[in-house]
Parts: sequence; structure tokens; C-alpha cells
Amino acid sequence: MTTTSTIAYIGLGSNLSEPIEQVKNAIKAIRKITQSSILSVSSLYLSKPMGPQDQDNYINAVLSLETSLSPIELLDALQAIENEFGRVRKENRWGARILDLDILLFGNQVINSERLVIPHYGMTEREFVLIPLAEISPLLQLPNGQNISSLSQNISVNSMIKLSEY
Ligand code: A4P
Ligand code: MG
Repeated sequence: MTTTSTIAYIGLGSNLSEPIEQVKNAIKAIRKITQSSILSVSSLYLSKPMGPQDQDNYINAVLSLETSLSPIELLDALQAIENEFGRVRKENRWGARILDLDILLFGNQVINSERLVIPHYGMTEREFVLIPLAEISPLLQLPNGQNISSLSQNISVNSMIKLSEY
């Protein structure tokens, strides 16, 4: 790994077709992304759906990745994995999905482009992001200086269950 590498955080979510297996297999696929290596993976969490309630519960996790890819190259690699897993993009926002891979953070970068918004827009309000992030990286800060540990302590946990160490 060169000195230009960055630590990125990726959020994983699935609520269709054996979601635990989907998330575990997605982690295996992420291990194969070029110029990148996984540093740590959170436990898997069972969470109630945010958004429409007429869908199954989600499995969520986050991982940290050291990468020398650019943010867009990483997004391309993650979207290729989503597509490989049979993800069908639908119009209904926040609906059921086989696999959702979001770039939560990319080093200290703030990005607001058509394809990429980093930090991920919803991350500070989602317990299924903050709690696993605090698990693997309790000293992490957002680019604006907010601490993950205080954000995660202040979030109301809506009956989310920690399932297993990955
Ligand atoms: N995009 C912009 N920024 C990013 C980023 N930081 N990471 C663009 C990844 N993609 C980013 O994504 C749409 C476009 O966002 C991409 O083409 C990319 O260019 P998508 O994955 O097709 O859309 P989406 O994920 O359906 O939309 P959205 O609004 O991002 O969904 P969310 O916010 O991810 O919510 N409940 C629980 N309990 N757990 C969940 O994980 N997830 C959702 C989806 C709803 N409810 C949930 C969960
Ligand atoms: Mg997404």
C-alpha cells in the first residue's frame, strides 16, 4: 500500500434472500477489490426497517477499508458488487434490497458531486450505521469534527440487536 492510501468506511445492508449470507458474501467480495484491504469488520446487526414498514428487517454492518482507489473508483467497484448480487434499482425510496453498499466516509474528504455525497447524507441519524461504526472505530471523527462515540451515544436505538462478531 502506498502513502496515498485512505481509510474509507463502508455501510452494508440487506433485507432480502437470506440477508446474513448476502452481507457475509459481500464482505468476501469487498476483500477482492483491487488496491484495497479490509482493516476491520463490525458485528452483524439486525435492525428494523427505516422507511416503509412493509418490508423485512435488515442485516447491517460496517467495515473499514484501506484503499488507494479514488472515491469514484471505489463507488464503481462497490456498485459492480451490488449488481453482481442481483441488486435491482427501483424507484421506491428506501425499499427492500438484496444488497446496499454505501460509502460512509472517505478519509476526511467532503464530496458533493452528482454520483457521490460523502459523508453519506443519512449516517448521523441512523443507529444501524453509528453503532457499528463506534464498535470498530470509537475514536473516529467526521470531517466536521463530530465524534462517532458521542453521536452513537445520543442516538435512540430502536430495538436493534447485535447478532454476532463477524
Ligand atoms: N451515491 C451518492 N453518495 C453515495 C455514497 N456515499 N455511497 C449515489 C454510495 N452511493 C452514493 O444509490 C443511489 C445513488 O446514490 C448511487 O447511484 C450513487 O451514485 P442506491 O444504492 O441505488 O440507492 P438507495 O441506496 O436505494 O438510496 P438511498 O436513498 O441512498 O437509500 P439509503 O439511504 O441507503 O437507505 N433500514 C435499515 N434498518 N437498514 C438499512 O440499511 N437502508 C435503506 C436504504 C432503507 N432502510 C433501511 C436501510
Ligand atoms: Mg445505497
